[in-house]
Amino acid sequence: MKKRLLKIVLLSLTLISCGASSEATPTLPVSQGLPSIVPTTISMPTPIPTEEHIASPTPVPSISPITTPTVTEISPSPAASTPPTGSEYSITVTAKGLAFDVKTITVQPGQLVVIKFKNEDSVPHNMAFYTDKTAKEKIFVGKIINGPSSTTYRFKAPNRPGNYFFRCDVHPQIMTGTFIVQAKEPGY
Ligand SMILES: [Cu+2]
Repeated sequence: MKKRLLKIVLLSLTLISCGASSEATPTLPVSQGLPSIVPTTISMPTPIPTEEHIASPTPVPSISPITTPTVTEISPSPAASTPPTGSEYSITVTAKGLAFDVKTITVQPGQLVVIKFKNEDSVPHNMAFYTDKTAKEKIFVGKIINGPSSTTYRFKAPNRPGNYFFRCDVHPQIMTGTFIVQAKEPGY
């Protein structure tokens, strides 16, 4: 019993002495050291609350997908519908008496050419388009039809402007014409 009491007294004395000595000078360093430890210990348990933080931002992205599709729907529809309408050129060409009723066909570069070809003769005719009178390089060669009948030719005009050539392949010396590709010029 006496030994224990002595020990307690000694311990308490040492603690007081230590505390007294520490209180005298290092009070400020201790107080400074304590706040630094406090944040580190709080940061350790944070991993558990982070799951709550991840859950809270998720509702925000759900709003953004609604705004993005509305923008994409507006832009493609008007751009796609406008260009094809004005890029087609339609004409009716009649072959009669071993001659075309049209001597010159003028179109825009790269334009879709639609020709309703009528053969009113009792002999076969066609319309064939070449780069020049030599007829070596084809642009478009229409099917030969027996008259009287009609057909429709469709082809894309050359992108390069210039004066080209068309003819009837059955009568290449008699039935000829000029195929002009040039930028739009009204009145022709
Ligand atoms: Cu002909």
